[in-house]
Amino acid sequence: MIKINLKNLEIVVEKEIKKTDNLKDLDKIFRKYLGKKGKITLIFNSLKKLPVNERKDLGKQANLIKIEIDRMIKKKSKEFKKEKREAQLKKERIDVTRPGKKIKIGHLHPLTLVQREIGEIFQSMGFSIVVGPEVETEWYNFDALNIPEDHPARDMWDTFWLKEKLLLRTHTSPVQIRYMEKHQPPLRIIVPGRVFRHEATDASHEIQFYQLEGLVVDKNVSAANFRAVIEEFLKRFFKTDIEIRLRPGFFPFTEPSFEIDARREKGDWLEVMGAGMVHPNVFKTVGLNPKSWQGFAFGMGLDRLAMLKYKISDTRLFYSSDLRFLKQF
Ligand code: FA5
Repeated sequence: MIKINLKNLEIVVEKEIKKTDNLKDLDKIFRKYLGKKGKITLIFNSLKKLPVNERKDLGKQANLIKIEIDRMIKKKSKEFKKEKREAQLKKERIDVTRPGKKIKIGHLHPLTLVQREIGEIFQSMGFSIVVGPEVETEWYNFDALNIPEDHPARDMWDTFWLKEKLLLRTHTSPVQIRYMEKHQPPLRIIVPGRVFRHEATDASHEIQFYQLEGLVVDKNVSAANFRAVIEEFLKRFFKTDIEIRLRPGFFPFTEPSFEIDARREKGDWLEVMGAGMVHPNVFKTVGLNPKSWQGFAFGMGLDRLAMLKYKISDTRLFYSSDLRFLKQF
């Protein structure tokens, strides 16, 4: 009677094991039969109450079935573990033939591109590139350029004043003075750099923008030389039909002075640079004899040149960090 029960039990357990699909349930089955209060364990516990002959027989059977259940559970458990490992490996498989992920790298800002391109054009015409400080003294930004304190021309440049007669330079022209103080003519330089103006912004005005100063000092330099250099530059920079207009202007550090406007496809004229023949007072300030030396100077607005080149309608876009704009360059 007991023999049959135990045989049945083995079949029942086998079915239960077959049905499980996870380790936790399998563990439950283990505890149900072989745990401390498991059915098989209870049989062992009850053996001592039986007469010796039955005890021996039942003990043997119980032992066999215990071994069998244990084996089945271990086997199933191994299967689960194997499946789990395989699934894990599958998930973590590295496909070495897959194309790699492209690392995104940035590119130069349009104003940097324009600055470099202009630098190359002028270098090919024999100009050297020079830089000066963005925080300037009142002397270099104004006085040395023939703009004394009460001169109305100071109103042309709304200035960000700092402490103790220091300011954010309103133009790149102070570098003319700095350079001529240290170098003897003949000289031919360009000075790219950032400048600052305390003024309202609009589509063609920013409170910070880039200028590129030019200065040529030599014997017998004329306005005709200036015109030739600038026309050659504009032709090489724009590589397309750009209309230029030269009109009289006023700057205290040049005499005569000009303003140059440009436009494309009959659009609006845009003032792109101020220029002129170096004023005798500027030469005197740096200790050069205006009777022996002449020169021309110009200061172009890099942002405006970039606007014309790339057909940009608002100069403020350059400083907006808008990727939709920047990605186009
Ligand atoms: C000057 O700053 C003179 N230093 C230029 C110069 C140099 C004249 C050498 C003679 C000899 P102006 O203020 O006009 O001049 O500025 C020069 C150029 O900078 C302008 O033609 C324009 O293209 C650009 N510019 C001026 N203000 C702004 C602004 N707020 N935003 C963007 N570009 C500007």
